Amino acid sequence: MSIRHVGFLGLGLMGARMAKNLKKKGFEVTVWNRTPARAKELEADGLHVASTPAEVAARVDAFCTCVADVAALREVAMGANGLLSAAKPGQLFIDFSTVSVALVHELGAAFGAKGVDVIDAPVTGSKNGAEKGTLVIMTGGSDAAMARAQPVFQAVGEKVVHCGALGAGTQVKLAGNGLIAAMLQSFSEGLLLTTKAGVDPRRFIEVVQASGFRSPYFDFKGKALLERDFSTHFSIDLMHKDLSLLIDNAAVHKVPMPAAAAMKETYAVARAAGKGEQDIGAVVTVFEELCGQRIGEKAGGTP
Ligand code: NA7
Repeated sequence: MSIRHVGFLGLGLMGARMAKNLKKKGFEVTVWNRTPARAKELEADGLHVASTPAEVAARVDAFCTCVADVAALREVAMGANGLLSAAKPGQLFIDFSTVSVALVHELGAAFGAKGVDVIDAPVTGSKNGAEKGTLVIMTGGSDAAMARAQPVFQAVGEKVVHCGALGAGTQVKLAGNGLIAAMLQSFSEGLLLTTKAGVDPRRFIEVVQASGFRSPYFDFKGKALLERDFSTHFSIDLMHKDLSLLIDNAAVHKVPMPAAAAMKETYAVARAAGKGEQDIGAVVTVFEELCGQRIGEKAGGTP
């Protein structure tokens, strides 16, 4: 059965933009969000609004979720008036959230028993990628489900990496976010140190970007940090959640994660400082405050 009518649940920074892109690409789209005002805003773009997740499942060919965490997805999928209560054989469930591999398997069993195929499809690319429809999507699920999901993926992303069986997309996503946290932290520390030592941090960026360890991410975050633009693309709270999921997942496989553990506690410090809803770029502000030095500003302290 081809997919014509798509449900989208979870209209945060990522989900609202992805739902709009589905509509733009010609799907009929019905949305639901815990805070109804966020769903209501999309009516002007021609998306329909449902009052419960079950109501979405009753209307659509496929439903997609992009909610904050394990508790949120469990509630939307399997809580009272959740998707499961109205799911029908032949539907497809694509989860774009980043949650635990264990929950993905639980959903696969519960929805599979109702004849609904599940794909875990976490994404990378943050707010800008969601806006432009250029997300990278990493997936886990059956080949048949993947083939059916392609038009949905093409509407929200530019690259799909099929990682394997159900749960494989999530496994890769968690490993990737450990890498992002470590890259950003070392980069921020370098910017702060060069500044405080009286060296222009732009020279640090110039050398990094001329080297074998260059990355477009350092252009993007370097500009934001130097301009002190901490508008949220991906929140500190959500990265802390992902690092926790990564470490728990690694423990299941008896794989030590010392770098991720250090990053998790670094993010815990930023959350304790009341910065949880800010962008991950703002983690360094905690260190700036400790050092009495802002990145890119004239060195004030003595070494
Ligand atoms: P946001 O912008 O924090 O949005 C989170 C969404 O999750 C938002 O729609 C929330 O609804 C929803 N949410 C949070 N808790 C619940 C519960 N308990 N029940 C139902 N819905 C809930 O996150 P992003 O868009 O940046 O990221 C979404 C996912 O993609 C996340 O897993 C990332 O790690 C990757 P609200 O509007 O607050 O009512």
